[in-house]
Amino acid sequence: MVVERTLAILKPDCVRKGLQGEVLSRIQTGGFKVLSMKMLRLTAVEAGAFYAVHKGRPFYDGLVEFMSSGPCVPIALEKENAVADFRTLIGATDPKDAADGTIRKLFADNKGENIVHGSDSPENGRLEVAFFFSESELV
Ligand code: IDP
Ligand code: MG
Repeated sequence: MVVERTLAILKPDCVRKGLQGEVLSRIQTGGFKVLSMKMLRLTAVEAGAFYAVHKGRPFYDGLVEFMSSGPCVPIALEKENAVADFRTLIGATDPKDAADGTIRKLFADNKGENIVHGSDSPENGRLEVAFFFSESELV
């Protein structure tokens, strides 16, 4: 299998709940190598750009508002099969549909405020890592 990069974001609800350590621990126990991480607050313009693919969807404005509502923690991850394995670890978008033991099932309140982001393809994994981190920050 190929070594891939994927982007995680501990979303503002994760930070508000003080679950950063708990979630990061599960990510590391899952075998993901942390290449870089930082904490920042996205502006609405930045959140809108990150989720541009969803522009026009009914949940887009709420998503932008939520993602810019407080600090978040982007984390650049590397692992064999990282993209698919990370999505397995976090579970389905809606915690009601997420498998038992997944991060979203355990910690998320609803489909919008679902604790953590994960990239959806290896190509987007690289692009999304580059959205937050320069190559020299990936240590
Ligand atoms: P994903 O995060 O599981 O890849 P996407 O479909 O890419 O899910 O949607 C991006 C984010 O937009 C979700 O994680 C969630 O925060 C929000 N979102 C998606 N669909 C809905 C919805 O139907 N209602 C509210 N928020 C949604
Ligand atoms: Mg997605």
